[in-house]
Amino acid sequence: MSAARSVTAVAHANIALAKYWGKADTAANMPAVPSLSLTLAALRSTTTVSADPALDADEVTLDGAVATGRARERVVRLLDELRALARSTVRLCVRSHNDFPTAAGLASSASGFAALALAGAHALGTPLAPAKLSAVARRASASAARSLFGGFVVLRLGADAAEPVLDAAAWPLAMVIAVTASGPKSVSSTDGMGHTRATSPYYPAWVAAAPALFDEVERAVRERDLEKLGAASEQSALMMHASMLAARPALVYLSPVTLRAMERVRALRSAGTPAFYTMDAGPHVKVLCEAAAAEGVAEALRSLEGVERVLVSGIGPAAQLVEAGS
Ligand code: 2P0
Repeated sequence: MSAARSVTAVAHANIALAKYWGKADTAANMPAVPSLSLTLAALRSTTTVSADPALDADEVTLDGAVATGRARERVVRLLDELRALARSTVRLCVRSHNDFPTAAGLASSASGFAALALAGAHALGTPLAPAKLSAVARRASASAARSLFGGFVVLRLGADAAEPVLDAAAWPLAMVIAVTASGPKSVSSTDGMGHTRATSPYYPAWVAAAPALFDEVERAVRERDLEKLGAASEQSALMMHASMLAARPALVYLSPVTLRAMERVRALRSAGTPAFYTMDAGPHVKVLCEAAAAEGVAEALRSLEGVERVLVSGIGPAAQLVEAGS
């Protein structure tokens, strides 16, 4: 029998409708722009953390493989912060897996670090408030701050933690995700942001314009105005990509399949279905629409050449514990 206290948490991925791209302070991992996201019910990370006095180093297994190098360091850094808060030196065993294709580059760090913060705090016997957990997760990966909460979530400019702005049940939207043929291995978000900030003449313009777009996105969410939300979120995504495209060398996450899917979404819109695209640090296209329209949108994307699979997700809940014991 092990003396380990083992805790499991589940957190959901999120997709930003007002994008975060760029850091104001790299050491503090403080974003240069505010962001707003939608938590996704269908994309989950499940993370188990065991506090084990018998260990002399943290053990980290991600999707069945022992983590090494930078991936392990990011996890250990978060655990160190939790240990400092818990005034503990106990080593931890972490096992995390995603129920969605990680290799496809679908926001796995957001749900992974959110689940890790929640499970880790409980494994150390210091249940922290969601805002505190969100701040801890933000320092590991800023988008992870948003995955502690369900529904629509904001991470305001200069804020330590994210906060929910509208409940999942308040507005039944869906997100349809077209996983496109994977191109060359993509540059990590952290590296891509640094490169954009260092070399793109459009980066200052992006940072200057993002707060007003964020305000527009937040207002549209509060008013539950899909047309307004869609227009502002498409501009946020494209403005972010414009800043990357102007870097040297250019950071091109979009592929020909991405452009085809965007065109299909515009065609759906012309035909009367409110549907709006967004793209992150990869070629996949995520489409926001009414829940009732999701199957039709999914069908339209499935038939496109180069689309490997299509996932449909409703709006997800906050991160939660699924098991706690000692
Ligand atoms: C977002 N992305 O707002 C943006 C849009 C990708 C494009 O947040 O360096 O993994 O760990 O804080 O949060 C992905 O970047 O970056 C991201 P770090 P993160 O969702």
